[in-house]
Amino acid sequence: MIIYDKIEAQLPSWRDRIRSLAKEHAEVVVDTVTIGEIVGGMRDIKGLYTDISSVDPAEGIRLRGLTVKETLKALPKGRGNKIPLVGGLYYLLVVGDLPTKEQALEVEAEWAKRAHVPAHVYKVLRAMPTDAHPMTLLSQAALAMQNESVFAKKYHEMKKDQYWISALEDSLNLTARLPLIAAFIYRMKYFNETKIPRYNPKLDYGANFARMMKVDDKKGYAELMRLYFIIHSDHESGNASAHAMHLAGSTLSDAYLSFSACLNALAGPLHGLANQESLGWLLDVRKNFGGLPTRDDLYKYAWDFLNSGHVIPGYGHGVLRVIDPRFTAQQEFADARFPDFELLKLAEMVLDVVPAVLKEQGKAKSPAPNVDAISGTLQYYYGVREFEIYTVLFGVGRALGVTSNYVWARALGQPIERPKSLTTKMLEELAAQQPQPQPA
Ligand code: CMX
Repeated sequence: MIIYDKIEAQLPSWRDRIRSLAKEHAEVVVDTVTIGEIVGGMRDIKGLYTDISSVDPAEGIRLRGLTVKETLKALPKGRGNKIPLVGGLYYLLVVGDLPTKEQALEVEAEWAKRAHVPAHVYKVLRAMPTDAHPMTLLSQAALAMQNESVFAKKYHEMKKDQYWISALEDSLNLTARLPLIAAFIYRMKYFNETKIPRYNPKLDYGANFARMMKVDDKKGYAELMRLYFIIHSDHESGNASAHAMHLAGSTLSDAYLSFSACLNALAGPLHGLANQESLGWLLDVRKNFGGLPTRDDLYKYAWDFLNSGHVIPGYGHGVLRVIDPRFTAQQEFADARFPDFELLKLAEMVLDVVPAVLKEQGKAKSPAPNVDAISGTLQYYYGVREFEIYTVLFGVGRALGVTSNYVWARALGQPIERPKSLTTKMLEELAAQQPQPQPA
């Protein structure tokens, strides 16, 4: 299989580079850690490495060195499509090079071959309480598939430098199955259906997903979902969902167990759940004003909301300090297709007003929108209005990035993660040893 061959060929040089860093340059100081960083959620501490993607605060994500715009331009597209094939994105993330169209289609074909969900997974999902959140169901489904992990089965017979092969095998199976599972959760939970259409090998990942979701405008929705999966795939490895996957994987938990950990972190309102929260917030605004508010009304509404002690979902970021290019990619997609959609106009009015309010409040380090501020609006346009499903869609996309990281972490023998913690007293003692500021 092409992905195996391409990774295998690169491994000797990557392993040499890591070995050299670990042995010859182990004492090189990268950064110093402050008490502020320790008590502030480790923000900005450089403590991980990955070559799959990186985030520049002033620019946004680069996937294997490419910005969102460059990625969307450079990846191969299916016939008649404006948005690239998701298979090509996966090739780019896992292999590290831009694929040809044939290589992108080879990944698509690999997914089609593997897109079978074991019957017991659907049974588990059907047995769950009807009020279980879709993210709970998705995480449950990932766990239910763990019995099939090739990595777990072969663990005792594999040598360490072979781990990545089984990790890749599990990752391909997992990513192939996720669209079916996500669509099944949607159709089961909101339409009481117990079956979804089979994966059609003649269609790509995005088109299959649109078909399985049974969205009316399948062609438009397939384009949206290609874009959606691509831009949600990765955001370097320090974000909560990617880091949860990385941490669990570092104990040699297989891809299914590790991905469940990833989803459990993604399901929090400060992370992936912000996409459902954000759409809910827009709908509340619309309901409150019986339609689009005036700019002044929205300004006051946002201030009242902040004063009630809540965060405005979809705004702010742990690393980014500019408008998230993933936001812009979605905005441009919507502006080109349905500029007059009322919720889009509202989302754009919020873009105009909320950053100013957050700036005036002066707390958030970034007042700009992130990926979640608009993604629900696009789903809503295509008729996917049950917004608790939105984070599940994020999860399907995020799997592409975190499994790529997972494969490479095993290929490079990344060790079990174990940062050191200190007690509050230790920190206070360290602080007391510093020169105290003198009164003026
Ligand atoms: N609305 C109100 N207050 C906000 C805010 C927002 N959108 N964003 C940040 N703040 C507040 C923080 O709550 C914090 O307040 P306290 O000092 O009272 O604790 C203060 O501003 C400083 O926070 P920060 O350093 O700017 O941001 P963090 O790195 O701590 O947190 C994030 C980042 C994303 C959790 C935060 O901006 C937030 O809560 N945003 C809203 C939720 C959201 O959109 N999350 C999705 C992020 C993208 C993703 O992961 O999918």
